[in-house]
Amino acid sequence: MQSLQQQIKVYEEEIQAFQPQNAQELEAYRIKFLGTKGIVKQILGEMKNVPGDQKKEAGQLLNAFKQLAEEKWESNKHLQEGSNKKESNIDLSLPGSQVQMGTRHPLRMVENKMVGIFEKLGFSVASGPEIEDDWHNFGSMNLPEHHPARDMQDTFYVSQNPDWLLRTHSSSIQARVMENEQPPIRVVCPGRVYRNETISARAHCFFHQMEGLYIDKNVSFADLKQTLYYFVTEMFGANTKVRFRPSYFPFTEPSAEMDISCTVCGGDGCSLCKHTGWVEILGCGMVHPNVLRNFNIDPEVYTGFAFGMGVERITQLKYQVNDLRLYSQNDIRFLRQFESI
Ligand code: 2U9
Repeated sequence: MQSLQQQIKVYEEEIQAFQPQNAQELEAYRIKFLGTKGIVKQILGEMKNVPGDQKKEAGQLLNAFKQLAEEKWESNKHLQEGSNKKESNIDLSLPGSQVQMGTRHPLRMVENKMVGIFEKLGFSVASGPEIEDDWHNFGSMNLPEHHPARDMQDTFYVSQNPDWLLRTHSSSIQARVMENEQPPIRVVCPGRVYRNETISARAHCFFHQMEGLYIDKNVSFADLKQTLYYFVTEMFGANTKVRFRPSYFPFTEPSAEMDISCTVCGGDGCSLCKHTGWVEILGCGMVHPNVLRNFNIDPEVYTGFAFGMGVERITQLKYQVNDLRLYSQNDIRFLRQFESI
C-alpha cells in the first residue's frame, strides 16, 4: 500500500506539471495515463494486491488520481485537431473568398427603366393575371367574335366553354383597372404575354409588353405624342427623332405606329433600320369609344390615349440583342454582359 501511495504521488506531480502545447503532446499524455494499457488502468489493476482492511482507503486514493488525470485531459481538449476553439488552424485574417453576385435580368432592368420614366409623368403601375377570360383579353377590347387573333392557332387556350386563355396582350390588365376605377386613369401595365408562335430569333411563344392608358376629360392626340416623345428622349437620348404613321388596331381610333431614328446609325442607314434610318418602336392611338362604353365610361365626356410596346423590342434597340431566344436561355455569358447597365 505504501509503495502504491508513493507511485501515485509521483504521477500526480507529473500530471500537475504537464502543460501540453499541441495536439500531439496531449495525445501522448492520453495514451500514457488514460489509454487501455495506461497508468490509471495499471494502478487500478494493483487494487487486487492491497490487503482487505486497506482497500477502502486505496480505492479513494485511486479515484482521486483517476479524476486528476481525466481533468487534465478535459481542460486541454481544445488542442485536439479539428477543434474550433483556441489555437484552431483557421487564419481569420485571410481575405474571404469572392461570392459571385447575381444581377437582374436585362428585360427586368429595361422594364424598370421604362416604368420609371412613366412614373415621373404621374403614371401608376398595375399588374394582372396571366390566365385570363375571353372578355378581359378580347371582348372588352373591341375584338370582334371572328377576329383572327382569337384563333386557336394564335392563342393558347387553357379551356373552352368557358374560355380561359393565356393573355395575348397586357391590355387585359387595363381592362381590369377600368372595371375597378373611374377616370382620371393614368396607368402603365408591364407583363408577360403569350402567343402561339414557332420559336425563332424573331418570334417567341412568350414575350413582355408594357402598355399605357390615360383617360380623362380633354385628353388629346397631342398629349399622346408629347408623352411618347418624352419617353423616347429619356430612354434613347435627347437627339432621338420620332415620326408617326397611321395604322389600325381594333381598340384604338385613330391608331398610329411610332418610329424613332435608328439607334445604331442615328439615321444614316444600316442593317438594323434596313437603310431607312427609322426603326419601329410601338403602337398607339386614342381609346376606341366602344372600349370606353364597355366599362361604362361615357365617350362624350371622357377621351383617352393608349399605347403598347414590347420590352424585348426596346431592349433590342438599346442593346442590339438580335435573337429573342437569348432572353430565356439563361446563358450566363449573355446575362453577364448586362451586369453594369
Ligand atoms: C385599352 C385600350 C387600348 C394598347 C395598344 C398597341 C397599340 C400596339 C403592340 C406593340 C408591339 C403590341 O408588343 S406588341 O406586339 N401594341 O401596337 N397597343 S394601342 O391599346 C389599348 C390598351 C388598353 C383599354
